[in-house]
Amino acid sequence: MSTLDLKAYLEKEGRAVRAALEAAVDGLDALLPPRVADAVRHGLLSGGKGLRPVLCVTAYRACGGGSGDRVYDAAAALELIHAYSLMHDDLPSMDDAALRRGRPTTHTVHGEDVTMRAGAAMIPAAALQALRGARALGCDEVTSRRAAAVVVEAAGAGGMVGGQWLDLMGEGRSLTAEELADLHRRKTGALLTASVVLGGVLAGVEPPVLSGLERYGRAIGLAFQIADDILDATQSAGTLGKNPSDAVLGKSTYVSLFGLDEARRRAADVVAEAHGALQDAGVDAPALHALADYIVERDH
Ligand code: GRG
Repeated sequence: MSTLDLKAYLEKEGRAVRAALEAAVDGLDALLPPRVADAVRHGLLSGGKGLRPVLCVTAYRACGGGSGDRVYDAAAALELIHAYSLMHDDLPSMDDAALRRGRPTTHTVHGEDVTMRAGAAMIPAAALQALRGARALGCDEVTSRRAAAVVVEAAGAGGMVGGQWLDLMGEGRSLTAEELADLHRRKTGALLTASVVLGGVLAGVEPPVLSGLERYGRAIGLAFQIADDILDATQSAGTLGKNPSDAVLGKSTYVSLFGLDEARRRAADVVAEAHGALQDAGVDAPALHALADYIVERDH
């Protein structure tokens, strides 16, 4: 769909995201016991793709937000939430995972108690990161608070936490297609949607464009999850860098419900929906189109 060199784009953006994340943890050093700050570093800086901040920054630029580097600070709020969610998701009381991003999980290195505290500290830190990041970009107070609210709402019971709850309650039984879609719209989709919406809010776009970004975000959120289910069913823990698999955990997935072929067809349909959303909203952004394709073509 585009001639953009996405690999180079992701590497360049990834470096800028990492610098903002390092600055964010440095800012927490004065507030947290060193053991807790070390656990935050482990969870936040251990080689994730940085997809959510990259989506935010890309949407911001596509919406005329300018090309400066300041936007990475606000975008880092999304990764603080994402990283805490993975740290807590891996805990023995949830998925009890030993491996994440090809490395030992945070609690296996830093302990369960410290990881719980580190994750808890990252939630309000994310809200402040979005608020202060928006102010530093020159957004007015209403917009800055809205930016923080976008992140917090997506992370909350109506979004990611609620989706995780449905996920845990669904283990060991077969969910209906509607239940599975609702679970993933909240657990994974809400934060991915918030990522592009935050970019639009920071850039000060008009409501119709924001709706288009939201539609795009919902579509890539679903595409991301279907692709995740396909990868989980077809790749080894070594390739994916994480364990245990959905099958071991007794989770319903798009593959267990519909089979591989139908899951692939549905992933292609929702990526087409994402492209359509951008076109309908008049958002001319080759990188957002390329990111939608990447979400289903990635290998981990
Ligand atoms: C207390 C019920 C309760 C919830 C706490 C733990 C939690 C909140 C939420 C878990 C949410 C979760 C694990 C969502 C899955 C998101 C997902 C698909 C992660 C993989 O994303 P990538 O591929 O990861 O972007 P990298 O490693 O690249 O950052």
